[in-house]
Amino acid sequence: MDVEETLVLVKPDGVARNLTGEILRRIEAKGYSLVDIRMIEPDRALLAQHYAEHEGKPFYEPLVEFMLSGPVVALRVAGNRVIEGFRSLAGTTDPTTAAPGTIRGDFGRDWGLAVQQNLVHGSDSPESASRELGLWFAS
Ligand code: DAT
Ligand code: MG
Repeated sequence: MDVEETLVLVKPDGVARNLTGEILRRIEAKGYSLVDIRMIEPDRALLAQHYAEHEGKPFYEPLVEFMLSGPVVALRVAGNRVIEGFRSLAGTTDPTTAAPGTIRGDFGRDWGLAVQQNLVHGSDSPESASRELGLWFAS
């Protein structure tokens, strides 16, 4: 068995569209366990750490602005291979082409804005999960 924990964020668009419950329902229906949950209004410092790998990319500033636009729900989720499994539930990054049946594919699309509003974040590796859980569930 390969029990892991991952960080899931319901991004500001997901919270504003009242999709937090639907996203959590899908996580639980898949059989993963909710370990902790917080609603957070992140500041720039937290987002700069969270998105450090993307600093300098063209979408970085709009991404940070978008993430500052409203509250985020942070979920600590556990399960066997949950890091990969949640990324599969979320779908690919671009919500226009994410597969139907995924969170991004079912609820996301291009709204013509400067950054992809794709509803959720999921850690992409055990190292990222550990680092990101430390950021969003600090203290
Ligand atoms: P993911 O969230 O699927 O792990 P990522 O880590 O590559 O994707 O990028 C982080 C976020 O940045 C992503 O959820 C949406 C935004 N983003 C990524 N690539 C983008 C692009 N080419 N144009 C606009 N926004 C982008
Ligand atoms: Mg990523």
